[in-house]
Amino acid sequence: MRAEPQSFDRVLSSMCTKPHPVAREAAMRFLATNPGDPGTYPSVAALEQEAIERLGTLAGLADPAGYIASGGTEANIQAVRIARERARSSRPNVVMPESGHFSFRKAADVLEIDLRVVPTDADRRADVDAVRSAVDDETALVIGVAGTTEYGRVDPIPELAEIATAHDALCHVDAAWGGFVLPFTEYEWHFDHAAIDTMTIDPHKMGQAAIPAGGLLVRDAALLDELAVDTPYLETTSQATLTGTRSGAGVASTVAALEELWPGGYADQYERAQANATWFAEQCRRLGYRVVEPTLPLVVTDLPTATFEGLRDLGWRLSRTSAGETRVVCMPHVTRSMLEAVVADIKGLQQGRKVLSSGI
Ligand code: 0PR
Repeated sequence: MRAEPQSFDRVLSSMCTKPHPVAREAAMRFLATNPGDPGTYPSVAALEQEAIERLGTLAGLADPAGYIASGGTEANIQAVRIARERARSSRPNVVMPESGHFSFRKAADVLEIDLRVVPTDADRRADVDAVRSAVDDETALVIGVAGTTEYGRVDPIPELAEIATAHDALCHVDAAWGGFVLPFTEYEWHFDHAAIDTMTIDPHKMGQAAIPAGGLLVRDAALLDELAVDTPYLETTSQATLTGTRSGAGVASTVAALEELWPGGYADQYERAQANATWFAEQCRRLGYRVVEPTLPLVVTDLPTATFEGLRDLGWRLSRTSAGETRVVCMPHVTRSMLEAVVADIKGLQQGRKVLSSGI
């Protein structure tokens, strides 16, 4: 096979990144292990426990339970599934801000629950009053996002958790992307800040682990029991994951990355990424574009469609929000010199357009 994977040199749209060298090495070493069968592969099973312990430390949970999932989608589906199993209603609903990731739509579809999507406020965070009006006695779960996919916003998690508690519902925080940067901010987002029950926190995003490594954390191991099915012919008697056979690469690379980078390496990564986002936002403003303030390392700006397409043609991997704005995710592989090159290309495209229009 002669194909090569793409390089990260022009990737500005991904929420994944180059795995850290120690994570890459660990992933390769554990490639042929299957944590789905802990009776046969005990060493990777022990590593998975260590991964959960370490993720618990990031997320303010002293005695964590959970597992390394295939990604944020699986972790979110499982969180909804736990809530559905816990629900007393036979027609449970889940309340989520419109900024919630589309994986919850998959969850609603697969699990046949009613997903109530409520508006966000002027700063694109969950509107607490709208959530309060949407919950009722049949609400099984209130979802908050700590680091939204499109704008990097952090919902008011303590308020959302209070609403959930008042209605006897569970509270899930989706920190799939934000979980590895939020410990270095002032936000209240984790188990020690609010009465939350479950969390998605993905090592294969800001954690610099290899794909596939999503994280599902639960406050109490009993919540995981809601997911357990009997596994009669395996040495272990039950399984809580959605997938059966799964890669040990994600598990091993999670432990390796956390061992190497928590906390100092991740703190440096956050500082660099946030400084890059602030710098890029300022450059876009100076070029005359509207910018959504990057409260986490993710910049949204309203480049004209022609400029966006011009950048794509130049090889930049960029994506758009559902409102059509350009979105740049300042992942660890996104360096200042990459951003300088994009700014130069944006200027070039602006001038090109001027030349074009003066020629008419
Ligand atoms: N929750 C949040 C807040 C997310 O941003 C994402 C993914 C998920 C859950 C789902 O995670 P998995 O994709 O691991 O299942 N957000 C990005 C998205 O769907 C993921 C992404 C990753 C996009 C790499 C592009 C890319 O190159 O847009």
